Amino acid sequence: MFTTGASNLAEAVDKTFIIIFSIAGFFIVGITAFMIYSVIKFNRKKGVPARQFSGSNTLELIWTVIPLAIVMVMFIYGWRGFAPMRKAPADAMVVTAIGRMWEWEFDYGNGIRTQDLVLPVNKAVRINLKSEDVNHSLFIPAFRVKEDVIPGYETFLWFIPTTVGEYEILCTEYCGLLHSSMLAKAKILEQGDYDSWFAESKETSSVPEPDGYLLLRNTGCIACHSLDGTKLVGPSFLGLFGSERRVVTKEGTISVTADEKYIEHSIYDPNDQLVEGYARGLMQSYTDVVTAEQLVIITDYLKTLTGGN
Ligand SMILES: [Cu+2]
Repeated sequence: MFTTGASNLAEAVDKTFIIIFSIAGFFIVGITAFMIYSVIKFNRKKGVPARQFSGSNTLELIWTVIPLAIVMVMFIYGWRGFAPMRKAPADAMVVTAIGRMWEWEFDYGNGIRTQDLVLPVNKAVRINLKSEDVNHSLFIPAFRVKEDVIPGYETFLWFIPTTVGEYEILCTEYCGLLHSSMLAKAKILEQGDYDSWFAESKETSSVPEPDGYLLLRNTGCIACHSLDGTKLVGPSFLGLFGSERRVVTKEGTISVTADEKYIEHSIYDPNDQLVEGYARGLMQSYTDVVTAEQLVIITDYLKTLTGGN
């Protein structure tokens, strides 16, 4: 019916799903069939007076006890599957998943941060969940795990990946314009492959990213403005500084040079001078988000993004 699970938790989830689905299936077919039978069998016939009934203890007992037994079966299977999900083993390796509009980032705690979740097979992992802006939800269907990522709350999920391979990660809480592209991969490797990946990543990630970049990323700017010339929701940052822009103002379309003042104005009052060809109202003012100090760092960083555009 669906792909086999690739974690220790999958079996219990699948079992519960199949049981509840089968019970629901049995009743939808049974009730519909009985309804059709009754409509035909007990239809109104001419000259036959309707019979009146009132009260039946036996019937009431039956329709209380049987549904109770059925929902208890669902509950027990559900509980058996759910309870272990809330108890991560103490020796599990810890990775922090950061959700932000609109990407996932995985922090291994020692300078390694990745876009994809790389893990060794057959080892328990606890994923602590953190949101930098709005509600998200981390969902890895193949592992049958899903947990909301709520700003200000500490939530987690855990599992043991049992099969080497590549699996989809998605956000399953609508979080804005590019929610549907908030995707990542879970890459499950053999322990040896994982160790060498880890050693390699440690070397490459020791090069610090420029602060301006971090600011743009953490403020969510690069969700809409690419750094490589790609046209997203907003114009790319590549080659922005110093370029001539055609912008739509209340008075009409004019040409401006993208200097320090222009960048400040675009961040604090983005809809006043809108770059031609982009939709009005998609960007809100960042007056309360980007400080004057940060603005300088961002502008300096934008100056380094030369070429293209
Ligand atoms: Cu999201």
